[in-house]
Amino acid sequence: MLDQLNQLEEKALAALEATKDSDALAEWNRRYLGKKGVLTLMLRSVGELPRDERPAFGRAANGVKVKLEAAYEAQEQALRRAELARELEQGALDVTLPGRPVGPGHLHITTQTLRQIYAIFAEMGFQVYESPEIETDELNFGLLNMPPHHPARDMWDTFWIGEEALLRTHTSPGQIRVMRERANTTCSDPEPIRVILPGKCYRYEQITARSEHQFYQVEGLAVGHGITLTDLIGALTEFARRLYGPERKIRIRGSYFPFTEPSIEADMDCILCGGEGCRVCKYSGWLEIGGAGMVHPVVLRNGGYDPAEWSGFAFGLGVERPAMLKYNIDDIRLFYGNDLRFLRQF
Ligand code: FA5
Repeated sequence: MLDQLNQLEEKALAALEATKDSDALAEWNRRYLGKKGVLTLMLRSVGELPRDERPAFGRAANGVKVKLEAAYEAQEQALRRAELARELEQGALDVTLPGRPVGPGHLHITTQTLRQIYAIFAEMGFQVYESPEIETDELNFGLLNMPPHHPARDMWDTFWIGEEALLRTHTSPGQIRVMRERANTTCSDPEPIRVILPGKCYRYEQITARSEHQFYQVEGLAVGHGITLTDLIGALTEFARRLYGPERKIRIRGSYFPFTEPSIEADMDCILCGGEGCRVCKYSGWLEIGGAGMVHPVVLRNGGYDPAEWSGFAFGLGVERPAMLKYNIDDIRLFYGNDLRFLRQF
């Protein structure tokens, strides 16, 4: 059997050297390495050998396979080079032809959605405030009313950079940054706040059709005198109606976030079935918009605002998930897969 293998190797290499064009090369590949090729059949017949001869034969046959594959690639390149040289000699290859044109491109679907969200909130008086993607443990958790070992930290699995710094799991730490900035102005009193905080967030979690390990959020924060839950519900209702159509209805459910009290989850009636129940809303009639609530007194105080005088609301919206709903996209992984066939559709 080993002799047969050696003969096969010699014969195959000689035949390979004799190939003169890509057709002959493909034929060689089919004959020796293809599914029904000589070597493949020989490898399959290993079971017919006496048990003690099988390992040595298997090793040798795999060695021949590796050699033949490498020789095939080398020959393929040599033939391609020869073909190019021939074309150059005959002047058939015009090296002065211009390359493929690069089109002007357009905004990514996430950027388009972000801009729609900015425009909606701008009309309600919200400024855009940017805060960093790399945060401290204190800002991402501690000052948001989640001291070390607080069980609510488990809701946000984190990418750590050393002991103290991390990739933010949500845009909420920006609440503290903007409050501290506006509380410490040259005027003696803190300023009222109405901002949205857009940006990328990171979570160490399983990637699925609905969850990425990096995604965008838009945080909203309003702090003032006499701000109530009704203002929050009004802002979210307005947002849903502007993005998805004036007939949208909003549903509020009680929820829990350590940095808001009370905390709510806002849903809107399903844009596809109008609340009848379908695959997109999992037959519930409702779709999640995001988490929200009244800013917790501890968070207001951490931001430099006295909760006896000030109140505020905050919300956190996804960006890709609303875009998925709006454009009927069924897999979040498409957003950052860099496939132009997908991106050109928007
Ligand atoms: C939060 O992140 C809170 N910080 C929101 C908040 C802000 C509550 C202010 C109260 C006050 P949550 O983990 O539910 O909450 O995320 C908010 C939104 O981010 C989700 O509704 C969803 O649209 C989006 N999101 C969360 N995780 C992912 C993910 N892995 N992939 C894509 N989108 C995600």
